[in-house]
Amino acid sequence: MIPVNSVLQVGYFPEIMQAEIDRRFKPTHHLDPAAAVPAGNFEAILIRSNTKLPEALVKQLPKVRMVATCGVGYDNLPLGYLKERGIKASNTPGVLNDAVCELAIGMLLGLLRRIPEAQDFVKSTEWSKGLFKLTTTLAGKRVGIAGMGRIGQDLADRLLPFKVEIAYCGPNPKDLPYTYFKNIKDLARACDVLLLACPATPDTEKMINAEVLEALGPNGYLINIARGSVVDETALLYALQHNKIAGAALDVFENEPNLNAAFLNQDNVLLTPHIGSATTETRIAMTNLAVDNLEAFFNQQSLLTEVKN
Ligand code: 8YV
Repeated sequence: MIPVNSVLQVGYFPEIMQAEIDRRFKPTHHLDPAAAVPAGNFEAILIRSNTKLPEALVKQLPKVRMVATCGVGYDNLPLGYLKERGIKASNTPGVLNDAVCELAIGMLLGLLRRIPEAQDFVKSTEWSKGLFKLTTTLAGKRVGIAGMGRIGQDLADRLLPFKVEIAYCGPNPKDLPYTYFKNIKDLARACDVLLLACPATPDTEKMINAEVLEALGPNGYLINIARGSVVDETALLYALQHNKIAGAALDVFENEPNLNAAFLNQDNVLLTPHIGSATTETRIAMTNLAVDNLEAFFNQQSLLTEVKN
């Protein structure tokens, strides 16, 4: 049981998620994270990973001991400050892997086979005038995965039946049958498709820079389903505009939802509006896991999926 008036829900939640929250308990709403918090003795915060939790907001809530974020990423949380205050945090790993992997593979195939452009070709009168251009096959390509965590490993499992070779990079090698590279530039050089599935941390910030894109090369493709901050967008735009890489499929951007308009002028991109986990089933599962974590906290049990901070 979650006590009444004990949880502050920060930011907007899509309708289906809100309905699920309301089915389980009644939080107090606080739509604008920058505004002064409503009065109350809140012990926990519920938020989504798309909404940044300002340290200043938490400072106004001396009784808060737990933050549940609805999303696998927790780069929206002021982790240093939470740690200082001994505030626990939970995220929602695992339940979104299927949806995120499906989108990543859809984007990869869409980019290589130019599916959106092919549909435009059919919908316009172009087909009656000639054939659609030839594209490139995924089979036989070398796919590099940056970040071999839960999502990275699920992606590799799903990609193998497409007859690709897998390599990866990350802080440490894992007990996996794929080639490991310590360095992202070496991974980029060794692959045709570079798939980003790593968390947003100070170490991964702007990790995909001009040098890495140069190493990926003019036949290489970049897929980003991680976070916009992992990519130096100025360098990526330059690489796309000057055909330094073959193309990019991007679900996430540095400044969402107001992405750099220069991406819109490129025909070697496939752009989606941060929809990795955006299926009804997944969003319901994520919401329930976030609320389960809140319940565990109020029942003085261990959190189900605690962020190790
Ligand atoms: C959503 C995500 O944007 O899980 C994440 O980290 O980026 C996505 O699932 C969001 O968190 C939904 O609430």
